[in-house]
Amino acid sequence: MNLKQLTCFAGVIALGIPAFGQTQSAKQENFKEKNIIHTWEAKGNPIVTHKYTADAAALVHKDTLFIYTGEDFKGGQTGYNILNWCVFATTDMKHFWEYKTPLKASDFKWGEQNAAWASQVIERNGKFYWYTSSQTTGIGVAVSDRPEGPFKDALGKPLFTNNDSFGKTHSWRTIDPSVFIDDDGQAWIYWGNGACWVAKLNEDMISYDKDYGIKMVDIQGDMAFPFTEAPWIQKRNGKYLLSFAVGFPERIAYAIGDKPEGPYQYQDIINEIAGNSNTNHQAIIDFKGESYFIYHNGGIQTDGGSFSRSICIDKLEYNKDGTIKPVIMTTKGVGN
Ligand code: FUB
Repeated sequence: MNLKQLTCFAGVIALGIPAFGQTQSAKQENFKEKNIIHTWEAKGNPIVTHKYTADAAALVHKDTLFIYTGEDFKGGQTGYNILNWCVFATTDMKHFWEYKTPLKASDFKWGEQNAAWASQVIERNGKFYWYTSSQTTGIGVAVSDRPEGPFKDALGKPLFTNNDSFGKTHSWRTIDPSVFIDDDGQAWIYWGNGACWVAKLNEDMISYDKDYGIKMVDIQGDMAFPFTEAPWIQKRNGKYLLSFAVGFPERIAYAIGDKPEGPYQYQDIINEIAGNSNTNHQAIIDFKGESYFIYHNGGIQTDGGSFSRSICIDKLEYNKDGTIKPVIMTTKGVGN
């Protein structure tokens, strides 16, 4: 066995994916035990082609990259109809698998039942917290002991509603949560459409610091287009990088701050309009020494488009001074 085969073999064992020589039915049994419903080798972008996926969020856990998305119900849709979220995983950016549906819009009894909008999962103290949005009924939080779920509504009510997203009046403003835990242990949550709001999460991750309250993030500088939605927060070399969608159809831009709550200085656009999709929602993640930009387009034809979207992954690169280079959207993707 050469080194490549050995690595593959070790991966297969670690994942519980059947080793060489196993029968097809043993293979299926193993998949079932692990709640894996589909495996495939990605051939470039879009990464997922057996269903329509949007609004990726990414989490690295041990040696695995987990990608959480909403599932656009079918091809050729003319409006959002998103009944559930999905979870996909990979260890090498080429071989992917999908777990059983981990969370549905209807798992939040208080929320809209077909609006599994943008979300993000993060880990704290061995538990996985999934911050979700619906169109108008607010941000929820679900919890699991495992990154692939299943997840359960942790509160039985929203964590934030439109009453918390002050200064704007449109009903779809309390969407697109993004969360990170700073080096001092403080967790921060960002969200918004039309403006970006920020709050501090308490240690329990399912309530927020009422004394700090909720603030509107100040993004300073000459923005090419106004803030639309999709905040994604990351910390790199002591600076806070906030990326977000601007304009409509959307491009993805970013700003840099010295403190989590800002102010942020606008930098530039990093991803242009993603073809035939008017949204573009990004996640940025480092995995095994590379940085990746995960977004969506309407790349599955003939029925892909703004409401039947597909996630894609391309490389993201930083300049020496910590600024982000424009992303080049490709068909080849990253695993080939
Ligand atoms: O998928 C529904 C909404 O479209 C998301 O919440 C936004 O970010 C946009 O991608």
